Amino acid sequence: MAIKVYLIAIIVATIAAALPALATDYVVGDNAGWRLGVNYSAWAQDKTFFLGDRLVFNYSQGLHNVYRVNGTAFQQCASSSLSEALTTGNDIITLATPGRKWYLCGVGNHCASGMKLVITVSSAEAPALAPAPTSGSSATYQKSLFISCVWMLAALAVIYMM
Ligand SMILES: *[C@@H]1O[C@H](CO)[C@@H](O)[C@H](O)[C@H]1NC(C)=O
Ligand SMILES: *[C@@H]1O[C@H](CO)[C@@H](O)[C@H](O)[C@H]1NC(C)=O
Ligand SMILES: *[C@@H]1O[C@H](CO)[C@@H](O)[C@H](O)[C@H]1NC(C)=O
Ligand SMILES: [Cu+2]
Repeated sequence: MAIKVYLIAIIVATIAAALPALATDYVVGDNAGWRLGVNYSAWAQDKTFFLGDRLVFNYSQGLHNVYRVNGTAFQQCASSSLSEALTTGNDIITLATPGRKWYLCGVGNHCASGMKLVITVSSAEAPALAPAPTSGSSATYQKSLFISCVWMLAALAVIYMM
């Protein structure tokens, strides 16, 4: 009995430890990345962003950058008065608070040309039982695969208890 309890504790702990890893990484613009000529409204419109998910801005360092701005600056593409830009070419932003988030490129007139992204972060954590998206990226596919494994483990644990 003690061994069973111990095993179940391990399984539960494993699941709990793995849960934060369920967050999804979204490469902004997918294969196109962060550049001119991509409609980021179209890119974002079919996605639901959850707390803990991450945005990855992928671009050639030096050609672009990423500013986190408020809604006013977003409308006006006002980047001059802003705080520091992210400039690594592989800028990763964790979505840590719910609500609307605005990003723009501060290089030249890139923002006015459409290099801007607004998303809404859901106040929920990524659901553990989210259905696999039909047009899923490999990241979301791995995520649903992982969730399946977790549930199989949980089912095995229940069977073992009986
Ligand atoms: C970008 O995509 C959105 C949503 O599909 C669309 O409403 C908008 O007109 C597009 N913008 C441009 C500049 O094509
Ligand atoms: C970033 O962009 C480069 C060049 O287009 C591409 O080779 C690479 O796979 C991209 N990285 C990600 C994480 O999408
Ligand atoms: C938005 O950001 C700009 C630039 O950082 C700042 O001047 C302005 O006060 C901000 N507006 C609001 C409503 O926070
Ligand atoms: Cu740019």
